[in-house]
Amino acid sequence: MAGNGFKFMSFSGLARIRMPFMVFVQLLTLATGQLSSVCFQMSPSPKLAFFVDPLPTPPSINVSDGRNHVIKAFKIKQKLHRDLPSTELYAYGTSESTASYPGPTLEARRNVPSRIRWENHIADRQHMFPVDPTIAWADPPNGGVPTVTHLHGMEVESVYDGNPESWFTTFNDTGPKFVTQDYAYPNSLLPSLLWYHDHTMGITRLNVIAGLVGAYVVRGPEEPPGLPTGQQEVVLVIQDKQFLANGSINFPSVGIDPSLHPDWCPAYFGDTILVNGKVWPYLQVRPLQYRFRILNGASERYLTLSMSHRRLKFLKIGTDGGLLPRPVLLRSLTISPAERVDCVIDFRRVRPGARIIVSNSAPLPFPGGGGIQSSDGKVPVMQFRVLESRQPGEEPVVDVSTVPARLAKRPPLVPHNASIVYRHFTLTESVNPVGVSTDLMLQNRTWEDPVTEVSRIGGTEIWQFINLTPGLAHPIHLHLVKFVVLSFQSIDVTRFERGLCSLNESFGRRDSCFVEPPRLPEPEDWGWKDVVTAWPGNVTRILLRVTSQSGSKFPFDATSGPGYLWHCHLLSHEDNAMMRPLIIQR
Ligand SMILES: *[C@@H]1O[C@H](CO)[C@@H](O)[C@H](O)[C@H]1NC(C)=O
Ligand SMILES: *[C@@H]1O[C@H](CO)[C@@H](O)[C@H](O)[C@H]1NC(C)=O
Ligand SMILES: *[C@@H]1O[C@H](CO)[C@@H](O)[C@H](O)[C@H]1NC(C)=O
Ligand SMILES: *[C@@H]1O[C@H](CO)[C@@H](O)[C@H](O)[C@H]1NC(C)=O
Ligand SMILES: *[C@@H]1O[C@H](CO)[C@@H](O)[C@H](O)[C@H]1NC(C)=O
Ligand SMILES: *[C@@H]1O[C@H](CO)[C@@H](O)[C@H](O)[C@H]1NC(C)=O
Ligand SMILES: *[C@@H]1O[C@H](CO)[C@@H](O)[C@H](O)[C@H]1NC(C)=O
Ligand SMILES: [Cu+2]
Repeated sequence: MAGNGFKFMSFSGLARIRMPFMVFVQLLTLATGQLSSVCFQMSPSPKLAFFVDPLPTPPSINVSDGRNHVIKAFKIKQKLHRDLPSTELYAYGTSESTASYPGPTLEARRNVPSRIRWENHIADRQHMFPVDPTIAWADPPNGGVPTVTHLHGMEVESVYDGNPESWFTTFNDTGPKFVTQDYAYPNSLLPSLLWYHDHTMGITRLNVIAGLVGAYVVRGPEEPPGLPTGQQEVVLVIQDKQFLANGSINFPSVGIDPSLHPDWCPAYFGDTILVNGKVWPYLQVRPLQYRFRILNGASERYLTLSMSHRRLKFLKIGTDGGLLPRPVLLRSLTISPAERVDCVIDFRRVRPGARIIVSNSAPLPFPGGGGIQSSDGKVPVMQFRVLESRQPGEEPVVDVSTVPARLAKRPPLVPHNASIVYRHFTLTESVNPVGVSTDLMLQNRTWEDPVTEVSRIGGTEIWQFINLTPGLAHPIHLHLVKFVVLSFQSIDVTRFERGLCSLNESFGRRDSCFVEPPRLPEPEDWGWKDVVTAWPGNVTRILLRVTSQSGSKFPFDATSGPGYLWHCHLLSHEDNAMMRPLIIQR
């Protein structure tokens, strides 16, 4: 315990006195008026001890074995903590008895197609959480819980993309854009961690918080040999939830402004953190290098992860779209909702027997909120317990893994082509007379407004997100294409909103809205991305090609079917109404 004992003591103290939630709500309330709403005043979860359950490993399924697979959504009960009664969840699996939260980890091989039939066996006539009827949602005529699965990060024909209007229920209702439940994925991407989750119109937040998430790994020879694998490679799916005494998920039943939206809240922040479906689990590790493939699957919570041992750092090796050009050693990792981080931790650097706490220090809301849940600004996520290198009766373990200094090519995207299409989008919120956010929009449009993003196959585009919501970052996700982050640049929001300056004038000119030169992304963000944080008060620029990630043609017709979309990946924003169609044309 020595070395990290202090932090551990402060966490166990926290567990006993259970300080966090009300203090935390008061801090939030001071920070922003709207967080005093019922949305953020849920009763705290029952007392739960830290680090008493081992980290689960969801079942794994090889979907590149040439067979047709069926993944079904069920209502299940699952133990999420030793001291919590079983929780009702919606979850994916191949059968009702094996369905789990998170769902099975699907393993695919690059360029070997996988075929999955997605089925819905959730027989509830009503959703387990209140559905807000004032926001555009699936609303099946015969009731039930509509579902449609999006494989986040996959490049695929739009009929298989899980369009929000392609939902279906177990009672045979289907959405207006439903075509099929039998999806085929080409797996033409670089090796990377993807994830599948529900994407149903207007209730994505409800279905994802209820448990409809799972990991999807694409593997291939593009990854250098030697990276930690087998027992030394672990997928971590992180989400937050809050619970009632009977184990049910505590979800607010009154919206932020009930006169406008009876049940919609602009965020869901739970007071417990789950990793692979357990609250605050621990993982026993050998004194070896481990590769952690981390998904922030939370609805709204950003993560800034750090470890309680000074000698341990995260060696970041990959992002959403695969490996980075070079590994980058970091003390902390900030991960937006829906973002993935691939990293290696070297447990040979600590004494056998060490216990290491991974904690989160991201402010909430991110990045401008004052919401912290403990006196030292950190809340636990999980614990690593380092074992002796030799277990009784076993041969000593030798680490054969290596992390090469060069991992991958830098994405070959450079903005030199004169025919680049530029797009600008404001990110805004509607605020009611008492100052609470009641709707969020991209370029002042909703999902139903006419299509404005029509991209040509083979084209190169620069998208610029002008975030005008004070203190609030939005993780923007594009379906179909991967992109690179070009730059961030602060603007004078007040002058911009009054039309007193222009974004077409570069920094230094009298009429420019920019208050600084563009800032380039750090080397840890030099990889392929499918989610980017649009920082408040900034223009955030990304560069994309309307091609397969490899740069060649899509191995399917991207112009057919119901089309694609792009949206904020804060799920409460995406549901209302920060989501827009994206159509591809020849
Ligand atoms: C999946 O199955 C295919 C075909 O049988 C095989 O080549 C591949 O190695 C398997 N992948 C894994 C991860 O087991
Ligand atoms: C749904 O359709 C299938 C096939 O047509 C049918 O067998 C089943 O009974 C229907 N279910 C309901 C609830 O109507
Ligand atoms: C759990 O408790 C809540 C509040 O008391 C109640 O509404 C709900 O029906 C209970 N759920 C179950 C599964 O018992
Ligand atoms: C946004 O759109 C609404 C109506 O569609 C309009 O009244 C309003 O002025 C627009 N706001 C901005 C900033 O363009
Ligand atoms: C520029 O992009 C267009 C398509 O947007 C392409 O046809 C053209 O070949 C590109 N030119 C260069 C020099 O890359
Ligand atoms: C100027 O900037 C606005 C966004 O503020 C954009 O809509 C417009 O297309 C730009 N015009 C040019 C010529 O780049
Ligand atoms: C732009 O974003 C950065 C963080 O990336 C932040 O430090 C800065 O304050 C933001 N600019 C404005 C004007 O808010
Ligand atoms: Cu948003």
